[in-house]
Amino acid sequence: GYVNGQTYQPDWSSLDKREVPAWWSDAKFGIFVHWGVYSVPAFAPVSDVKGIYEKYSEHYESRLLTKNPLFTSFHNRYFGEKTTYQDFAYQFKAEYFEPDKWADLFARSGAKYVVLTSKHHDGFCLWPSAESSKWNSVDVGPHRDIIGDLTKSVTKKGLRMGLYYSLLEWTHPQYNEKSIKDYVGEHMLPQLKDVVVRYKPEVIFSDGEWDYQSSVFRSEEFLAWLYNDSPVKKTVVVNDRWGKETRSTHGGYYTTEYDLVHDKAGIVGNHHPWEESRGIGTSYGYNRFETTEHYYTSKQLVDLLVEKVSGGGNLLLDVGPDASGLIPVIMEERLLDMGAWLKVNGEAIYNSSAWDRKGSKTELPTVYFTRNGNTLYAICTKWPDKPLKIPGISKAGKVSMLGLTDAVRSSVSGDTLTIVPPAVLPDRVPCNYAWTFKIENA
Ligand code: FUL
Repeated sequence: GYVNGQTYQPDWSSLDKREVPAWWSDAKFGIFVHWGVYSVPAFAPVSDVKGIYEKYSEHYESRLLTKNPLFTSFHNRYFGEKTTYQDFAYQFKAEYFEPDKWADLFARSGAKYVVLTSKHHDGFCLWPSAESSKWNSVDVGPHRDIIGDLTKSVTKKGLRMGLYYSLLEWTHPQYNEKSIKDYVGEHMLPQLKDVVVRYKPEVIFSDGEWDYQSSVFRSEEFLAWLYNDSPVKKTVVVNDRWGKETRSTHGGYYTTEYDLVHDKAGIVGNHHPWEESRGIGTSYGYNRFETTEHYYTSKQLVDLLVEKVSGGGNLLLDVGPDASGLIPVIMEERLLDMGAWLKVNGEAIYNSSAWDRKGSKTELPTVYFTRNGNTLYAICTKWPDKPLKIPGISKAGKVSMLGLTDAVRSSVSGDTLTIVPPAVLPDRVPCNYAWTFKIENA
């Protein structure tokens, strides 16, 4: 417990006192990577489905097990009934996986951390896990220590490396009411500790917590070890998925997913650190059948980042590489566009916090605010073409637009700041998608 300079007990009342390390709240933007055996079929239906989960390609194995007709018809038609999910491991070859190239792209996107699936619900491990022999990326498929290789490349680029880990496994023989204790004690906990000691991840995105209470998963015991005795005790950040009762309640930062899930406390603005995650399209794992209509545009992604950060949250944006290790070009392009925007506007994003603004926020629906010390940033998601009146500001120093040297006229009257947008021809706008006024001494 070095963040608060104390030692933690294995119970939530003690563990919840640990603050989320500041590096994470300052970072704002991370890249999630879902990669594994499910990247081989790389399929989920894109129409005729309700809700968000049926669109996740990484749930393919479970959809076969539960005989979901949208998945079984696809599977039987293209792979044949005799093909098992386990057979796909041999086609998960990662033959073009170049971790330095991934890390370079992630760095150029402006993201500050990366979170890779160490093991998803199918139990397949991207490291040589002794508890999962023959069902990991070194024994079969790629024959590579994928976590080790990516960790090296990502940290070399100056980004923090994190790992996703699923507590549940769909097909583990001990994952059931009768033997869950053995599963946790002999399989899950040794795996979790192994992955922490080997790779020193600075984020642990735990998941698959919904079947059992955290006491069954012995999450408190694990976290006390993590915070007191692990090699990452000073800097590690964890989320809130540690047992069926823990979301938005216990652990580290709170999580939302495609905006929909577990937002019960109205996470936005409640001052507990939180993070939204989603794919660029409708799935975390690669889905070959998505088209541009399923992908967020770069404009939508920048707006999303702005909306989350101005609400005090982080964005963990997911990419799904293909089975060969290539990142689909549309995902690459989206990340580069975000990076270009952040190059100009990053000072309004990184290290910022939500502006605790008194009064109504609805008057300026296309303007989002962040604050850093006594500098305020007004991020306009629509080009400001008429004077902008911002209530809640009774004094202000210099006003400028990030990326532009032109003087910006402004005045304060009462508690309202008026900014007169500069007249800028289209070829001189400092960036695409959204434009930031920097308001000093506000
Ligand atoms: C969910 C999982 O079921 C999804 O596949 C994905 O990993 C997401 C981040 O968490 O609960």
